[in-house]
Amino acid sequence: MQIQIYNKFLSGRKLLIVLIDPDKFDSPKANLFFSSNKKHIDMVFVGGSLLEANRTEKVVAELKSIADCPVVIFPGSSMQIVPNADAILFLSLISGRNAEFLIGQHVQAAPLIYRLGIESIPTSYILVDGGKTTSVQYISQTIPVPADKPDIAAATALAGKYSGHQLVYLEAGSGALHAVPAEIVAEVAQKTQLPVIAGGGIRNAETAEKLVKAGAKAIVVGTLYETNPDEIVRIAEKIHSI
Ligand code: 1GP
Repeated sequence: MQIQIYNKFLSGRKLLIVLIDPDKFDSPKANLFFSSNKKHIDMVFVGGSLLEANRTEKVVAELKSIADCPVVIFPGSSMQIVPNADAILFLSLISGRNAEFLIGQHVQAAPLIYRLGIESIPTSYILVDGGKTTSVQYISQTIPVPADKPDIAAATALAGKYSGHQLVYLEAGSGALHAVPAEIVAEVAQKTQLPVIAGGGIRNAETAEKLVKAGAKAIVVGTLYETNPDEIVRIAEKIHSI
């Protein structure tokens, strides 16, 4: 089993991950951003709710040539698995009860992952209410964990750990009004002792710092890449110093 990418989640460094949606990918913009900021970015996730493999593969290829870090698939469906990525998050949407995102897509994806030999990281994907209905909630037709219920989030994450998952991704959803609360991050990190990724609704370095201090190993930003890339650099400087 390959574990090169997973090992990055076990190192002492806190990780700043930029999520790129291939549908919105703009090559000159990405070149500009990564040429001046690559030292701040630890990993790139590529994914979105509505994508197809052809486009994803092209975007992964380009990102690999311009960003000096691993490019990992954060799939919205089994159609987004492409051969040139460094790894794939094998996500189980365990905050939901939709069998399609608990096992259906996985059965379709597994033979391809096997054939490609790509590193696959078993990940508990837990949606947490971020103050509005996000694409991931709508597309998956699932309801998130309430933001004031750290005990439910921790119980869910522990169930994921006992099922063999190696990472926990706490997701408020892209464009969320509020990031995942620090109390939830703290409870999940402490109970599971697994690396925790927090994403969705993170708009400034102060929020990122709070989440990392609560126990998040990695911070994911997507919207900021589109709206305020300078703040991504501030987040990097902040979390890399913790
Ligand atoms: C990654 O979905 C998020 O987990 C990205 O969210 O677009 O709100 O940064 P934002």
